[in-house]
Amino acid sequence: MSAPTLDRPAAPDEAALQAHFDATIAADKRVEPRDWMPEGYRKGLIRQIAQHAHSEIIGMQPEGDWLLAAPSLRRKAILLAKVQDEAGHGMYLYSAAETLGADRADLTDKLIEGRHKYSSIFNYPTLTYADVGVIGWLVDGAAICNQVPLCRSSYGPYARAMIRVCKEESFHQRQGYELLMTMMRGTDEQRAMVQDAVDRWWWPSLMMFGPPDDDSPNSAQSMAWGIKRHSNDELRQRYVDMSVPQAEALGVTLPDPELRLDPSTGRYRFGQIDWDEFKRVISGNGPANAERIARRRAARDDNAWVIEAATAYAEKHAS
Ligand code: FAQ
Repeated sequence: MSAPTLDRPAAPDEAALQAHFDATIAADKRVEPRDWMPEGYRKGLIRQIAQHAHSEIIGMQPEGDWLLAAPSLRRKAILLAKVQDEAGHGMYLYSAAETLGADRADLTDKLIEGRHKYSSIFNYPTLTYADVGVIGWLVDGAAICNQVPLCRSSYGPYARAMIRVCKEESFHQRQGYELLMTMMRGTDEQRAMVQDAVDRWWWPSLMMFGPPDDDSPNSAQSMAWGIKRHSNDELRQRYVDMSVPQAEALGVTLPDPELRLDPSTGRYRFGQIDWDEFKRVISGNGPANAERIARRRAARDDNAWVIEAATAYAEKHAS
């Protein structure tokens, strides 16, 4: 501790602050924005939360492409609500990143300039309306599996944002599954569309959980700090175990000849993920990366006047 002065108590030194932070993590309490935190913790959180926020915002595009072509007013209303929810998730997450000192406009610039990642899954095109159902079932299903444990993340604003996000993701998954159930009760052509969409989205959905544990540079520290609660492979396995019975109930096959129940563990074994494809996609060379970023760039540039107008209005009222 530094020496106290007459009028001010001593500021705790870094070792005492670190000890307090370590004790907070060890006791499984939440770290709040006003608390001291190690620089690595702050940077690691901004990295993950920003990537997560970008994913929600870019993730509006694949389904947004079907808003005008939704087959009925009911389907359009459901899809519109879902896509708007994803925008809301992005906003909560950018706000959580701002509590760590990040600047939202700067985070958006980093996304557009390719300096920040976003989820690999949103770099695949939505070719038919069945893709909307499969995104709800598989992509939102994977998101729930990954994000429910984040409701207990050690950083308070992130954990609290995740509670609401997960509630909304549950609705998203159900609407997707219900859409697919309806199509499976329809014509042969509709059933074929669903199967084709499952064939295209299954493997990319497994990649959402990130690289294998022995190739995941951030996991060890992130788990030690309680940011992540489970490893990438653990959550991926949980997702496979959850999805196989759902696929059976739906009447579709998952495109993996090696998928089978291991009676000794009660868990499903699955085939090798194409990690070269994953690396290509996260380095910007997936089927739709260029299109996704171009659209995000256009949205930022075309709508800049709204931010300028709102800022000018706020300044006028403040003065
Ligand atoms: N795609 O060391 P790790 C949604 C990067 S939201 C792209 O294992 P970490 C809702 C990773 O950032 C979906 N990049 O990293 C929705 C790192 O790069 P860096 C998003 C990936 O952080 C539904 C490098 O690889 N969800 O779907 C991916 O410990 C429908 C090494 O990886 C979240 O963001 C990937 N799949 O674990 C919206 C959840 N995986 O930064 C619309 C929160 C890894 O070192 C429609 N995030 N990378 O250069 C997390 O749980 C974690 O960040 C992981 C990655 C598990 C994604």
